[in-house]
Amino acid sequence: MTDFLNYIAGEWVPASTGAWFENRNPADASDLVGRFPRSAAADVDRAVASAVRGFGAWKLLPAPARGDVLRRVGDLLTARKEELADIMTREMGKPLTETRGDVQEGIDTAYYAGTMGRQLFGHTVPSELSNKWAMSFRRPIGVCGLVTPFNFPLAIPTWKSFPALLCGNSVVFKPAEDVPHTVAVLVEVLLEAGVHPEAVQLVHGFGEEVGKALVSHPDVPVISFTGSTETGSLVGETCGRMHKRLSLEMGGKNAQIVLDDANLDLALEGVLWGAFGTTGQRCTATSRLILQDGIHDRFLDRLVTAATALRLGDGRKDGTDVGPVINESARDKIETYVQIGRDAGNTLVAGGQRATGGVLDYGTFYQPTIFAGVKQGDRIEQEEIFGPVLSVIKVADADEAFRVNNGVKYGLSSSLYTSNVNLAFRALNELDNGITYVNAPTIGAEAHMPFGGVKQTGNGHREGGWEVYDFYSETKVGYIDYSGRLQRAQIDNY
Ligand code: UN1
Repeated sequence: MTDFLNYIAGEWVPASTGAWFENRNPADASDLVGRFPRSAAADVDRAVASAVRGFGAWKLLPAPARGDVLRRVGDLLTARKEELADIMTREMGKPLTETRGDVQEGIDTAYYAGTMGRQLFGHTVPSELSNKWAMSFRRPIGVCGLVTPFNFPLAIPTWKSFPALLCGNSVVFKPAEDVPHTVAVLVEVLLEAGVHPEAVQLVHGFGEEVGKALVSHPDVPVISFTGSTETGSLVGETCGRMHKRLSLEMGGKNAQIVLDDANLDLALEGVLWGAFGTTGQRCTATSRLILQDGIHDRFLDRLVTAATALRLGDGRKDGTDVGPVINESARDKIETYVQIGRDAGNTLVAGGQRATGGVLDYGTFYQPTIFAGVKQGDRIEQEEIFGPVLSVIKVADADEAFRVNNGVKYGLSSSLYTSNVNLAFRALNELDNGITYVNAPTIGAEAHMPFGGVKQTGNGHREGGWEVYDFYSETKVGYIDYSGRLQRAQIDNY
């Protein structure tokens, strides 16, 4: 039995409650990863008090030096890539090829952060008065509470913590209780690379007990949350009331559109990867496939054959295409939605059941599932399922496809397969999403580009790229008047 610990105030410690929770492999419930501290508000209080001290020290290091530390983080993640991929697959199930990609996203984010240490630009602009300078620059904010999901156990915590730290803030991690091991290793890496030992804190536990205490803590001015839209609303209410800076990344109902003139081989590979990669558990997953009527029947036939041939299993075994879903309650939710689809009269053309038999009996597997004949407005077409369930909608033309794409409350990513360059550019303009791919699937965001969605997917902020550095820093303006006299802006010069 391995017992893991919190990292609070520079020490690895158990929870104040003395309680633990278990973390098991979703591909094999008998494989216990370990016990983790089931923490409470008192642990959050200690972590935040220490993070306040950590902020005071860490922000004094010049940003380029903080960048050097982040670059070392990239080196250490590179050295531990294989080990981390294995840890992640064991605790959340997606195949090793994917968890290696997850680590790589963290490495990319680290090296990008390293360069940003020398690029926290402000502006210097002419003052309207003589002998006066006007400039803006960036300051760190304080303790950042980072609440992260299970599906990208490393990448998402790195998207949040690396820019936060680079800007001079301290961070408190509250990882999803399904994937606590990965962030424990990330904390080791941050410390080894030279992040101040009180600038990083890790508190394990549940949302109700730890997440809530962190989000509502008065000494945590910044919250970054990735998770469901429902929880995001609760987080938003608290942060709104307390005037916190908040970044939300929430649900998606992303569509891949395939028009009659598309390269169908490419589109087929795209939808298989987009819909069933990570067992459909990405906020960027393809959960709707919009097919133009000229290719609809042909394409659907090929898709059903290919989806049915995907090999389910333990992501740590060679040859596995699709791993388990994260836990029983996720599988129950998928089952409920499949029933909703059936009850609405949608045609089940693939899957539709728990995947069982042999090793699959040990884990929480669900068959790749496809509904055809789905109409715009059906619940399975509108609501996020977060599993391997794809709804196929037939449309007459590009205009209708764009309308269907936009007819949901979410707006993370979209994808258009076409060889028509005019339609490709129209899609960039007209699809209401934070990210649109042309001739590529709805997943595959790169670390140096802004990531996020419109409508109910987010609250206007972006992760990744240069934009996230605005979120984790406060703009300050400085005026230096060296005229030696009172100069009244808007008055003396007009
Ligand atoms: C998520 O689904 O929560 O674009 C993040 C992608 C990944 C990130 C996904 N690079 O699918």
